[in-house]
Amino acid sequence: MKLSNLFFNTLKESPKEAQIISHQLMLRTSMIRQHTSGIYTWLPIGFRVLKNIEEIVRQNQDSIGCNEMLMSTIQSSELWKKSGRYSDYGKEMLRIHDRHDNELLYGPTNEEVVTDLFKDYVNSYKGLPKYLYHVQWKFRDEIRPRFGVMRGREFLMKDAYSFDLDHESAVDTYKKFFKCYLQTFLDLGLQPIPVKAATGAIGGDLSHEFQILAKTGESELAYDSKLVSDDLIDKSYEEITSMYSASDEMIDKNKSDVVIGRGIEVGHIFNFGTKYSEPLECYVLNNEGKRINLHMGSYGIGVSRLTAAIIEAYHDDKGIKWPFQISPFKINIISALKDEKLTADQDLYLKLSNKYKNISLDDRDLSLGKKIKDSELVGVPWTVIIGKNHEQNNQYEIINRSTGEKLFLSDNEVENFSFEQYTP
Ligand code: 5CA
Repeated sequence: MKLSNLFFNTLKESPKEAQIISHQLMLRTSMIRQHTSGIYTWLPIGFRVLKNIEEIVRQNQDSIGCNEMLMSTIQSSELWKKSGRYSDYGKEMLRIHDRHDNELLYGPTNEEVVTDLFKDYVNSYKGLPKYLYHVQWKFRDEIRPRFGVMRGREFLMKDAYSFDLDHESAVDTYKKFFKCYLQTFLDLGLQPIPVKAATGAIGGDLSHEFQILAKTGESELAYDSKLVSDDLIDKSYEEITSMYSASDEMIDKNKSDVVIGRGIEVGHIFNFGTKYSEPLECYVLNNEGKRINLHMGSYGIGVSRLTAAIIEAYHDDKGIKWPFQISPFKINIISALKDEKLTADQDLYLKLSNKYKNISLDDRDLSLGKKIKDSELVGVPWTVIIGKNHEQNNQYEIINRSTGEKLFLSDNEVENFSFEQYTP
C-alpha cells in the first residue's frame, strides 16, 4: 500500500483521555476512533491488525476440528427466558424492542442460540463430539468501559461451543481447547498464564482464564514462575494445572515461590455440563431410547482486546513494536532520493510485494526524519531506506524496529532477506 493512499494521521502527543499506553498508541497511530462511550470505529491500520489476530485465532480453532459459522448479533429474548438468564444478566444486556414490540437483545454471548441450533441438527450420539465457533461482535453495557478497546461495550470475540455425550468426553474436549489456547497465544507472540477461574454469568464448575502479563492489567495475579517457561506447551494439561496460579480474591498471599504481577484476561474457557442443554432440550437418544442431555463447554477469546494487549506487551518510548505476524505492514519502504530517481523505491516495492503481503511504501511529501518517526510509531518490523547509500554503493539501509540495528544490503540481498525472522 502506498501511504499517500492510506487514511491515517499520526499524533505527536497522547490524547488526554487515554490513560494506558496501548490506548494512547492506538489513538496516536489512527488505529481506532471512539464513536461513543465504549464503542469504536476500526480505522484502516487498526482493522488490519484486528484481521491478522482473527486469522491466527481462526487457524488454531480449525486445527482442532472446529467449524466456523456466523450467528447473528441480534437475538430473541425467548431462549434467554428458557435458560433463566434473561433476568440474571441485568443491566449489562442491551435490550431492544422491534416495531411489533418483540423483545430482542444484542448478544453478549451465544450459549442459548447455539444450543437451540444444535438440537435441531444432531439426533444421534454418533455425530459427537462437535465444535462450533464464530468471530462476532458482542455488546455488554459495562458499568465502566475504559482503556479503549481493552474494556469496550461493543467488542469482537471468538466464541466456540462444544457438544459431548458425557462428562468424561466433555473434559477431554476442555483439555483440547486448553492446549489450543496456549498455542494460540504463543502464535500471537504472547506468554499466556492459565488461571483457575470463577464461572460467573456463564456457569459451570470447570473454568480457566488465560492472562497475559502487563503492568497495566486489570487483574492481580500470583503464579508459579515455571508457568512462563518456554516448554509450557510441551507439558500436559495435568502438569500445567498443578502449578500454582490465581487471580484477584483467589490469591493465597501465604504461598511462597510465586511471582506476583498484573495481567490482562485475553481468553476464558468454561465447562458447564448440561446447564443449557437441559432447559433448551438439546439431547440425543441412547440405544434404549432414553434422552441424554449433551455436555457443553464454551471458549472465548477477546479478539479486539488482544490488539491492545499485544501493544501493552510490545512497545517502547518510540511507539509500537508489532510481532511480524500481527503488524499491519511487514516492511515499510522510504525513499530519500530526489524525484528523478524515484523508481528505485517503486521497483523494490513491487519485488517485495510479490514475496510478502502488506508492504507499505511511504510516498508522502514529508521529510525523511518524519517518515522514519512514523514508521517507528506505527511499529512496522522493518524499515527500508533508499538514500545516499543507494546512490553511492547501490545499498539499501534496513532498520530493525525491535533492536534498532541497521543492515546495509544490495539489491540481491534485500530480495532474498528473511524478513519474517524477526523478534519484536
Ligand atoms: N461465553 C463465554 C465464552 S465464549 C464468554 O462470554 N466468556 S467471557 O465473558 O469471559 O468473554 C470472553 C473474552 O472476551 C474475555 O476473556 C475477554 O478477553 C473478552 N471480553 C469480555 N468482555 C470484554 C469487554 N468488555 N471488552 C473487550 N473484551 C472483552
